[in-house]
Parts: sequence; structure tokens; C-alpha cells
Amino acid sequence: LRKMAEAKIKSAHDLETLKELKIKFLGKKGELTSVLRGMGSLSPEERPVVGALANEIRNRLEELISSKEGELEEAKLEQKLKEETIDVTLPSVSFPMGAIHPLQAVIEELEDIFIGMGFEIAEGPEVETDKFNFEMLNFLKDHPARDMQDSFYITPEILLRTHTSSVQARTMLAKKGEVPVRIICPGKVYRRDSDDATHSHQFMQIEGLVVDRNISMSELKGVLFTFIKKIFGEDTEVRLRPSFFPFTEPSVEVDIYDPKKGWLEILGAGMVHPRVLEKSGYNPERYTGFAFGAGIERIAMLKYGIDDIRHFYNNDLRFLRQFQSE
Ligand code: FA5
Repeated sequence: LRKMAEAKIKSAHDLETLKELKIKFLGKKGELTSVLRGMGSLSPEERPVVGALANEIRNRLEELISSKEGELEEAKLEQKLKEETIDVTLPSVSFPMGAIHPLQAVIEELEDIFIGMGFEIAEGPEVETDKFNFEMLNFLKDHPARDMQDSFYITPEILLRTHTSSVQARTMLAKKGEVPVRIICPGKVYRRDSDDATHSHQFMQIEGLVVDRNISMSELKGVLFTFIKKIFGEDTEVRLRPSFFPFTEPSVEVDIYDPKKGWLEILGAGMVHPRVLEKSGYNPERYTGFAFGAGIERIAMLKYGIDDIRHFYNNDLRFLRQFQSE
């Protein structure tokens, strides 16, 4: 019995087996216990001998079991530690990161540049009234200039704004004749243009408006050249062309030169028309101003060398991932 028990205990591989062996040999119904129980049938001479032997075996087995228990527990802990070790040299799991949309990146860059030149950021609604989109900007009713910007009308008086210039009159009215007015307004605009590589029915503009005493065309030119060179680089070639807008006089359009595509128009601008100042509560005898409106997609296309405006709206991840920072 002793030899068999010793062998089994020594070869036990886990704590469960050891526990079973303990019960098997030393438990109440265990084999050694039954030997002790059976002692009643022995002769008085045999009893002390067998008793002493049985006790010795029990002590021996108990000892063996507890040392084996210690051994197995240690092994188990070691195994656990091994399994749970963190290998700090493994490469980290990379989380998928989004990227800033190129149009948003351009807006943020423009905002920084203009804030640096003392401009504030203004906002206005995309669903606009005829009053702010046209009338306050000196587009008379039935004026053919309204056809310049084919509009999405909701009712005869309400439309999706066709340009961010609608924010000009809103800002001036809110300022109640105070100067200086020095704002930019980036935002979405809508036109019934057919979509092609350079036109979209929904696109973005950034409007600028400055009203103060003694504002001149040269300041307009200075502001435009400064922001263009900051966005596209110092060597960028810029050209002003005479143009027409009902709300500026004189009016210009500004092109920049792209080595591959030639001259490209990016914005319209001019000196705020005296009638626009007057309608918005500014005396044109005292104050002058300039305004400009640039196409954000056109700027982004030139800056990043994108050949089709529709790339901005297709949400093709292969396109968007190119703007992901490392
Ligand atoms: C205007 O919208 C005037 N409000 C700009 C202005 C503001 C003039 C203040 C004077 C004073 P225009 O329609 O040219 O102007 O549009 C301005 C710019 O928006 C264009 O130079 C071009 O860059 C961009 N743009 C115009 N139409 C589209 C279109 N369909 N898709 C993408 N960009 C366009």
C-alpha cells in the first residue's frame, strides 16, 4: 500500500489528481483508514505493531502529499505568470485613424491666415432669403445679373444661398454701422450648375469683408496677395482681371498660374458698392470697404494637384487616405 501510494503521489501532475489521491488513501473511507479500522480483528500483540506502522505510513504520505502540493502550486503559478507575461517588444496594435478632409484642411489654414491679419469669423444660414442673397447686394428684381447664379429656390422668396456674399449684409446690419468690419465667412453654397471636373452644384466659398474709413483697393490687393502666397507659396503668379458683380465697383477676378493648367480663376472681389453700404446702414461718404469670395474647392485643387472637383465628394477612401498624417 505504501509503495503504491508513494508512487502515485509522486507522479501526480496536477492538484486535482493529488486531491483525489489524498481522499483515496487518507480520507475517511480511504485505504489506510480501513486498515486502521480493521485493527479490531487483530490479536493484542499485533495491534501496536500494525498501528505504529499505519501511523508511520500516514505521516509519510501526509508529508509527501503536502510537499507535492507545494510543488504543484508553484508550477501552476509559474505557468500562469508565463502565460500572462506582456512582451513589451511586440509591435503595438495600430488604431485606424481618420484624416482631416482636404477641404476642411484648407478652411482651417485660411482661417489661421486671416485671423493672423485681424479678421473675425462670421456665419450665416445656408437656407437664405432673396433679400440677403440678392436684394441687399444690389441685384435688382428682374436684374439679368441674377441669372449669373442659377439658384435652387424653395419658395419664390427663399433659396439655398448661391454665394457666401449673403453674409455681408447680415454682418453689416448686425454691426449697426460700427467700424471696423473685418470678417471672413467660410461655408457651403449651392447653384444649378452641371457637375463637371471644375464645377459642382454644391461647393464652398470663403467670403471676406472689410469696412472702415479709408479702405482702398490697394489694401484689397495686399490682403489677397498675402493669403494667396501663404497658401500656394511665395513664387505664385497672381493676376487681377476686371470683372463685374452688382455689389462691388470696381470688380475684379483673380487668377493664379498653374504650370500644368495655365491661369485658373479662384475668386471674385472688389470695392463694396456704395449702394450696398447704404442699404446695410453705412454712410458711403464716410466709409469704404472691400469684399472677396473665393472657391475653396478650386484652392484645394490647385494646392494639392487634384484634377477633378468630384473627388472631394465621392468619399473614396483611396483618395481621402492621401491626406492622412503619419
Ligand atoms: C461670387 O460668387 C461672388 N459672390 C464673389 C465675390 C464676393 C465677388 C465678394 C465680389 C465680392 P463667382 O460666381 O465668380 O463669384 O464665384 C466665386 C468663386 O467660386 C469662383 O472664382 C470659383 O472659384 C468658385 N466657383 C463658382 N462656381 C463654382 C462651381 N460651380 N463649382 C466650384 N466652384 C465654383
